[in-house]
Amino acid sequence: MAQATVDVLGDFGRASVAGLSQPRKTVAARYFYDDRGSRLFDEITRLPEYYLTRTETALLDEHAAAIARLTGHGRPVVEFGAGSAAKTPMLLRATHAPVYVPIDISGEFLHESMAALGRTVPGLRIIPLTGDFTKPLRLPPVDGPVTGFFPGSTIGNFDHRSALDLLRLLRNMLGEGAHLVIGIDTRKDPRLLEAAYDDGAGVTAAFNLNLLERMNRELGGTIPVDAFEHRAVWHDGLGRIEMHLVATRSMSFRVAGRSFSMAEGETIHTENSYKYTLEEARLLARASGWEPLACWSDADHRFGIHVWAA
Ligand code: AVI
Repeated sequence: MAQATVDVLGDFGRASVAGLSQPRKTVAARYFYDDRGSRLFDEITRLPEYYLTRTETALLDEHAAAIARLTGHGRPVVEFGAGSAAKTPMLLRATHAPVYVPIDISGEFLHESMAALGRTVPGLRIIPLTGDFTKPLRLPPVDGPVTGFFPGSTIGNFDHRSALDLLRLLRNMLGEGAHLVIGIDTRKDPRLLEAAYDDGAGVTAAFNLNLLERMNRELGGTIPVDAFEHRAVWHDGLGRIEMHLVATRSMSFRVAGRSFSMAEGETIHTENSYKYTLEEARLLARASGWEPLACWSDADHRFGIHVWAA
């Protein structure tokens, strides 16, 4: 019977039960993004410590015309993980994109953001696609070679093998003649990285803890959320920031009809955010079948915007 309950609960239920059953508990970061998680992430992007978004936005603003010269004008733009699409107008305007296909897993959030974008870029045809772009998706029929847009260093949330698989998949999905404009966060001083993932206002902590609240809301969980703490730590050997939820006392709880227990200090590993030097990013391109054409970074090398060709 318990198995039947888990199946009824779907992907999030199965992933939570499987992840919490492992000797080292882990739940994949993609489950952060329910409606509340998407809103909290949007808040993160405006935090002073979270340099990623404002650095990337400034780079796009400064180099949009040069990017458009490489990708070509008048091409449809397909954005992966569009979310609030805050950086998109710059690219759409610079490339004179007639059509915009935003893809995001959170349909509700996507439709709200697209209504706003429609007002910002009048005349643009928007074809929103709700779905998981890590699986093969059929793009709506559009004319000519397309420009993929994958900002925000989302690629950093995939381990190296999955990142290569995903980049190959995007290449196949976008087709011949496509370009990819991709934002990738760089390796840097661990103090800056750890502050970006553990901000003073506690928004990233709330974002991380929301995963447990989501289990309680959607999976009939009994997790004592206030007995967990957020932790973000840089792992130099692996080149990644790890986010964990740390149990501050021993406890037992139920999720999706199953029982789990945790010892004091035990963690649930919830996210990896890999960082790549500009050279490592170019290697990532070549290893996944893309040709790196150009890359821009800020004076402090905090972030990289890359243009690759299929
Ligand atoms: C979506 N992704 C690129 C973010 C990142 O920086 O890895 C998610 C995030 N996690 C904590 N803060 C932001």
